Amino acid sequence: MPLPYSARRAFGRILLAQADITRLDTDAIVNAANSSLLGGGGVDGAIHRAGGPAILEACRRLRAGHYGKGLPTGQAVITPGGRLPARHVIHTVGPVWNGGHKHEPELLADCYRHSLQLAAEHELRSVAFPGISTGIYGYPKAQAAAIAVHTVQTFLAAHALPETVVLVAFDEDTYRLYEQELSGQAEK
Ligand code: AR6
Repeated sequence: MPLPYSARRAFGRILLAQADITRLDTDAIVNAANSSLLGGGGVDGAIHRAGGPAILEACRRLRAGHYGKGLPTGQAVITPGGRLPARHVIHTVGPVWNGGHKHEPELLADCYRHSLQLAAEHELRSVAFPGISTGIYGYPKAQAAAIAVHTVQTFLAAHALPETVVLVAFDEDTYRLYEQELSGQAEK
């Protein structure tokens, strides 16, 4: 089987990878879901397709229980990974980009922080994130990369778990944006 990464580079406990997140065998991958938790397009559709029905069944149980009204933006929940190489999926709902004055930066940071908190509570050693909100939800990719890197770095500085966080770029341009942020060379 070919390596699941087309590019990768380590920055301490953060690993930058250009990859299809559904192929990574981290303890958890994060899904850029919507508040229904019942699937959608983008990375959400890819995760449900690759992971099979066990993920949707677990999401339905969450909707029947604590999350009857759906998962609020910025929050996170965890389900099994079904047939994915990853053992778990952490589902989080990113903000829809609305110009930047509707608390989008705080809500995006919440997604990363709450996902990392769940991972730590479940004693997960490795978690992979896609660029939450940067597809269908329209968040500008450079601003989103800065928030992702800063929020993950801050969390890791204060917590032993997860040991490793993979920031997954789907395309080369996004890989370069993350690389600049992680090298501290990004233009502000
Ligand atoms: N692996 C890694 N990254 C991916 C993959 C993949 N297989 N597929 C897409 N991306 P999006 P959002 C990247 O649109 O903006 C869904 O319908 C993609 O290039 O998946 O948070 C949900 O149900 C982009 O950078 O999520 C919601 O309704 C990033 O993943 C809505 O879309 C996120 O793009 C959420 O929109």
